[in-house]
Amino acid sequence: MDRLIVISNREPYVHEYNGESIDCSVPTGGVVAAIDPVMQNAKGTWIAWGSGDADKDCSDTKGCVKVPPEDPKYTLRRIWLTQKEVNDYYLGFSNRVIWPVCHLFQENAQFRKNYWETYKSVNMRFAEAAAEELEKGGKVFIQDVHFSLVPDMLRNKVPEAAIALFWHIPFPAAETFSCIPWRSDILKGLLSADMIGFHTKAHADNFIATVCREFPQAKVNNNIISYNGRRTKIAAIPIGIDYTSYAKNSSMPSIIKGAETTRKSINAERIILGVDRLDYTKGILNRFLAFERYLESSPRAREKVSFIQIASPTRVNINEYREMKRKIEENVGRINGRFQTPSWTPIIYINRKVDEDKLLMLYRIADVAMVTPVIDGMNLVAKEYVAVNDKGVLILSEFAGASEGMKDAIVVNPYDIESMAKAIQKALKMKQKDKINHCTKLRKEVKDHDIFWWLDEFFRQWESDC
Ligand code: GDG
Repeated sequence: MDRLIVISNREPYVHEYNGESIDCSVPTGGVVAAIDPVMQNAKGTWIAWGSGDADKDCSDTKGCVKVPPEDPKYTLRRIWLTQKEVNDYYLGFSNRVIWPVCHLFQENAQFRKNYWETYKSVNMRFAEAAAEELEKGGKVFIQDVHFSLVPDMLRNKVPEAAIALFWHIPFPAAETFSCIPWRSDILKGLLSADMIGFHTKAHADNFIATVCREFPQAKVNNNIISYNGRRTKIAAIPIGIDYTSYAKNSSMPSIIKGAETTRKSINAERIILGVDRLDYTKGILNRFLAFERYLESSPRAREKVSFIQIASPTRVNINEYREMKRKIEENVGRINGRFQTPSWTPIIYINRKVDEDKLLMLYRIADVAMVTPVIDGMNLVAKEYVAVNDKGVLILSEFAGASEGMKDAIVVNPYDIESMAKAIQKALKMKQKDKINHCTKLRKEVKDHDIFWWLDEFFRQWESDC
């Protein structure tokens, strides 16, 4: 593979002060989880926002540091952003404009001009860094919605550059996306890429329809958009996980032992697990309401089934997130207050990031995983769970991109509380041989379409004639 230049907002390794010493951690989130194994196998540079308070002290004058720290494989080039830039470009434009609109939460969007102006200037900073990196050759693979303008900005600096972008979240219908006042610039920015990838065909089709609505002169042939003298390939390539690593790491004796100890410490016969960033798209409240309904309708499950929810903090400075957190926690308190006994907690709610080992242990001990976002580009948790657990049952939202491939899951409508409650019952009652069949099929799907398949397929389509 050519030298790879990846651009993403979140950096894969963050250096932070811990008293006098410096800790290096991997941040939570799907994009980093997916791309880091790819970069570890490719030579190159990953350009990202340097967000840790010790990042500067661990980087050279260009913001570069070799990572992973314990076994350096590639260069991380950090871009320094001011607090105002973080507020307006990241928390503002990316998370309060593009994120809510693409997830059909337009009512949460704040169309502020200062967000847009800063988004443009930050995109330019990343395009400049990528242009410098291109002097050493390579291809530029841009991650996600934070950088929709970079393809065009970079193309203006390096006209022959190989540039592609993967859009990690859903792409909504044309009428929905078009509520963004700056939609035309965003679409033009994206169309300077050679290729744009989405998780599903539905997202890719929505993108094409949005371009055609905005630019009636654009021509579309076989998923190639011709516009303004350029051709851009639009592809649906569902992202995967590093299946082999998950399967191997979760079988280490320390994880097996830790899982047994954790299992014994929970006073319940059966465990249901949810793992999410605490985001309004992830359907956490509806999931709890379904669990409440299940406990109502199945009195014998009380004191026997516990729900463990990891709700890792995210975007905590945004009002909509604070409000959602308040509502969820109010309901956890209410549901626990209603059913809890001195020896049993119905919902074990953990509002902290758990470390990787603990996460593997939880995946191992969960009889059922509920991955029920109200909408999600893909959802990696569904894939991680089946890679780790070979006898668990997966309940999966029909509105997660993952449901396209993982058809053998118990697929639910996350708005239908009653049927989700029934799905919990069905999952907990599933016979051993059906569980094995369920897991075998799901594991094969996740293994066959892992992160390396995704990258190979992305590059194959990028390199094949446009
Ligand atoms: C976007 C799209 C798409 C979560 N809590 C903890 C923790 N995690 C890890 C999970 C998983 C990742 O974070 C979350 O992955 P998702 O796929 O759910 O999602 P997003 O962050 O929303 O990412 C999504 C993804 O991009 C990739 O394209 O699938 O649709 O929205 O890896 O394990 N990890 C640890 N502790 C936690 O508490 N260690």
